[in-house]
Order: sequence, then C-alpha cells, then structure tokens
Amino acid sequence: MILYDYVLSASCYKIRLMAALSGQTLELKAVNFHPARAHKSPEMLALNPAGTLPILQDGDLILTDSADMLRHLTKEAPGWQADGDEPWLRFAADLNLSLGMARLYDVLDYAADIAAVRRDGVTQLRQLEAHLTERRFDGEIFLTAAHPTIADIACFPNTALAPDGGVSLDHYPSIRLWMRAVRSLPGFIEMPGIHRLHELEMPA
Ligand SMILES: N[C@@H](CCC(=O)N[C@@H](CS)C(=O)NCC(=O)O)C(=O)O
Repeated sequence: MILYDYVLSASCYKIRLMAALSGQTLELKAVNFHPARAHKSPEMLALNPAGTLPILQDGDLILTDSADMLRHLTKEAPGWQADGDEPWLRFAADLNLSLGMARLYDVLDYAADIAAVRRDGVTQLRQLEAHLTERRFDGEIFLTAAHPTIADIACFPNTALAPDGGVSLDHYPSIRLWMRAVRSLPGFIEMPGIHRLHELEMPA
C-alpha cells in the first residue's frame, strides 16, 4: 500500500499511526504540501481531484478519505473496529474542519475564520470530554471499546495538536488521560508536535 503523505498533516498521521499500531507496512511517498503545494500538481490531481492528502493506493483501489482508509486498514486488523466507531469517524471529520483548520491557520498561514473554527473546536472538545468522562465512570479509557479502535485513531491527531491552533487542552482532564493512553500504546509513532510517552508502560 502506498500512502501519499505529508509529515505535518494530522490526516496523514492518522493513517501512519493506524498502520504502525496494527503492524502494517506502508510505502510512504512524501508530497511537498508546503511550501510547494505539490498536492495540487496535475499528477496528484489525477489521483485525487479534490487536491487533498492523504491518498492511499492499494493496487487499483485509491482512497482519498482518511475514514475510508482507516476502515480499509481494519481488513488486516479486524480487532481495531468496534460497534459505535462510525459516529466518531464523522466527529473526527468535524474536528479536522475546526481544530485542524485552526492549526493550518496558525502553522501554515491558511485563511480561516479563526474565531469561528476555534469556537467550534472548543464545542467539540467539550463533547469529547463529556463522552470520555462517562467512559471513565464505566471503567473504560477508549472511545468505543475496551481496546483502542479506529475511532480513537481518527480523533486523536487533531485533538492532540489543538494547542498548535491556539486551543488549550488544560480544561479537559479526561481527554488528557485518553491521550496519554493512546501515546503509550505499543507501536505508537510520533509526529512533529506529538511525542511518545513511555512512563505508562509497565515493567516486564
Ligand atoms: N477528507 C479528507 C480531508 C483531509 C485534509 O483535510 N487534508 C488536508 C491536509 S491535513 C489537505 O489536504 N488540504 C488541502 C488544501 O487545503 O489545500 C480526509 O480526512 O482524508
């Protein structure tokens, strides 16, 4: 499988992270998203007319939506799926439009109604915090199951990178605990802005 990838893209990182955590190998093709805007080149538009990254190519199949890619990767890793994932995949797409856009505004100088996207991001963080707090009352840490699923992978990057878009995570203790759990998973990989935690790993 080939992933057309940009190292600073939260959406590309979702796919790299899922592959790493589920032990699948991707051939990464780096696209100069910034400053060259190579994702808008004729070659890339032939693959994805929407001009976005990531793009996942598996033989003749070309996927251009990160939720579809995560679902596709569960074919070889069925344990990474659970009932209840779908609403969170949609929620993750909304996070990309709010927190993701706030980050692109701050980091890559994208045009955005910054007050509106930050406000939407805060509303969604409150919803995520409420859900994760309910889960903690039930003794669970992950979004939809007793183990991490593609719902967690989809929502994690833009949440963890929220401070890059000027949105603080200080007010969300359940989200911070959940992020620690994700960042401590065996096989977790970093991206610039999200580092790996080791201290939750139990000694052998
Ligand atoms: N629906 C897409 C959206 C991905 C997305 O927002 N990609 C951004 C980079 S993180 C992008 O390619 N933007 C293109 C542009 O704004 O020029 C997905 O989730 O896969």
